[in-house]
Amino acid sequence: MNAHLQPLILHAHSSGPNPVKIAIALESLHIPYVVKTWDFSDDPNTGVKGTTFLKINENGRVPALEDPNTGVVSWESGACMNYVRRVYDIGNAIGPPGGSAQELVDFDKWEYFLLTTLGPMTGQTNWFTHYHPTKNDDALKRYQEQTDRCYDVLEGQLQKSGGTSILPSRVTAVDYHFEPWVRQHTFARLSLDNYPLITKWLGLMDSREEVQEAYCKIRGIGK
Ligand SMILES: N[C@@H](CCC(=O)N[C@@H](CS)C(=O)NCC(=O)O)C(=O)O
Repeated sequence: MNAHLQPLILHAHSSGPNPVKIAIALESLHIPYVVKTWDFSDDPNTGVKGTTFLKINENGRVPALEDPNTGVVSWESGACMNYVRRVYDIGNAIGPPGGSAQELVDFDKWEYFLLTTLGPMTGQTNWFTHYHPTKNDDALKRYQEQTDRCYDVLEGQLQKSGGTSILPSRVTAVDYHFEPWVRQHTFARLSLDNYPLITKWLGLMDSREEVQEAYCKIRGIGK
């Protein structure tokens, strides 16, 4: 099927973590795609807050995913991931590993935990570490502690697989959601020293071909 597909268009930023998740999923499923890179300005032609991009995503953020094969446009990494899974993961290679009610909920809860909690807390840590115009130690401490708390929760979950995947039986789209955010621990100036299983998991994820290919494409590096 994939040979007859027109490439999907993944709207991305060269370093933001959310678009990479979708690139990893597309790589994993061997779905052809091209990356269109935007900056974070309001330039009408190049920025996510500019008129051209706002017609694709009125929220002015990446990722957005255009599928010329279906005419569907999605944005928000959770919605993009679910679209890719529904339409292209026919064999359930990256979805919930089992079909029981509990296994379906387990997939959702870890995906939502990243989207609503670990990702945003890391993002706020980054903001108060690097970008906030005035020093705000209270806010920074709050978000650092909350991100560490998320690491505690993730470390506990990884005990179930010995650090090989977030859901116990195999790597799924849940791992793809987490990888770019956990990778950001260095930029967020957070240590993984107390998290041996997260460290192991991140190393395994980063050695996977779909992860390496995705980063090369998002960063515009040919292989
Ligand atoms: N909750 C959204 C967030 C998307 C998002 O925040 N993307 C960042 C890049 S990783 C962005 O576009 N930032 C632009 C800005 O802050 O103006 C998702 O999961 O896709």
